[in-house]
Amino acid sequence: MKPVAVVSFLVTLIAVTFAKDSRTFAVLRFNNEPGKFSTEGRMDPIVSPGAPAGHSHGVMGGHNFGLTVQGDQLLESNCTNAMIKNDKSNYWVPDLWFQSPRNSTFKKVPLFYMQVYYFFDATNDVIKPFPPGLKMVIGDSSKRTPPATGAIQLDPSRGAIQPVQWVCPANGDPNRYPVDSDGTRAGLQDPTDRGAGAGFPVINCDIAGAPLRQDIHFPSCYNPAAGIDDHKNNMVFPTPNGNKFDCPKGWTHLPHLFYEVYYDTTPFANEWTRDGQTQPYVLSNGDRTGYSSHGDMISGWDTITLQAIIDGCDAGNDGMDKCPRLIGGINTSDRCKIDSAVPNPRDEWLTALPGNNPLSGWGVGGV
Ligand SMILES: *[C@@H]1O[C@H](CO)[C@@H](O)[C@H](O)[C@H]1NC(C)=O
Ligand SMILES: *[C@@H]1O[C@H](CO)[C@@H](O)[C@H](O)[C@H]1NC(C)=O
Ligand SMILES: CC(=O)N[C@H]1CO[C@H](CO)[C@@H](O)[C@@H]1O
Repeated sequence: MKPVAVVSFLVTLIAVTFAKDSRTFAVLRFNNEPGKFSTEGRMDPIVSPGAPAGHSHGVMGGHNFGLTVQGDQLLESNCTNAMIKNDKSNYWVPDLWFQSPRNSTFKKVPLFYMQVYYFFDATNDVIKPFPPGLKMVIGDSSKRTPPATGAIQLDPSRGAIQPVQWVCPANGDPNRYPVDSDGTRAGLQDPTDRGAGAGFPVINCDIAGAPLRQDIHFPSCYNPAAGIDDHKNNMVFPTPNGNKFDCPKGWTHLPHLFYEVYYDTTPFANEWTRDGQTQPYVLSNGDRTGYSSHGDMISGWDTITLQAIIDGCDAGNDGMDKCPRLIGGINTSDRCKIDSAVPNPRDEWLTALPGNNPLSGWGVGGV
């Protein structure tokens, strides 16, 4: 073959091997003890390394989680509650609290369950595994003002990114938000999905097995020049290129993570009266709106295992644990509890949120 023919042959081969014309995906599931994350407390090794964090989080994954996580130390974890044994990553979100309308005290809403979608989206790029130790944060813990609409918006060419949403499965399909809401006193309906919106809904989410849910999308383009620790600058969302989404030149296309976190709101259904305008839930940072929901991830993946999943598994909702020829195998019984470096108070009802965070949003705290 002439050199030109060799090159075009290679280009064709690469295109056949890696170009993705449509999304494939696999859902990572956890072995969580009912009601519980692997650990909880005021810990955030990305935003507040080495010190107690401002608010409490619920954390899943590898045992080497702590106030500080450096380099690829998660890979040395001796267990994980992820069902994939070779995933020692940590995944965390703010805790959710119920505020009693009777006496204003707070009770933690138990976790129902959490799962992480690994989307391998249509792209002209090669999708690579997370670099070990990669730190990512998405969402804005300080946000109390409404976003532009109630919908998710992940396309940078169409304006501000809206990576987070609340989903409220409900019998009879009632309005989840006041119909005239502008987002300053209550949340905003998603115009494309009646079950979802920005901010906490004003109804009880009463579908059995599917209570109130926090949804969080992560960006999938990584900038090696910024590096694994620079969580403020190392990730962006891919931009459209025809029907596909590609990363900037020189960046690495990673899996698109999507957290679904179901909180067990069922026990609180009779603790509040629905008035169609207000709701009793608050995030651990004091946010009454839900606009500030956010998620964090530090990768503890064995890269060979994850690359094989990216290239060869489209298990979808059946779960990543059903991927064929999974390297390292699955763990169905390991709950892998992690000791909390800054545990929350043990009392059932608290007079203040852990860290004494004042309430804010929707007319409270000057916002
Ligand atoms: C506050 O109200 C909750 C019910 O909403 C109740 O279970 C709890 O005991 C109350 N606490 C105090 C100190 O009255
Ligand atoms: C390994 O994990 C268990 C919890 O599952 C813990 O008790 C033990 O101390 C850990 N060992 C090391 C060396 O970290
Ligand atoms: C099914 C399975 O592999 N279970 C194992 C999970 O990991 C723990 C140790 O971390 C083992 O004791 C279990 O046998």
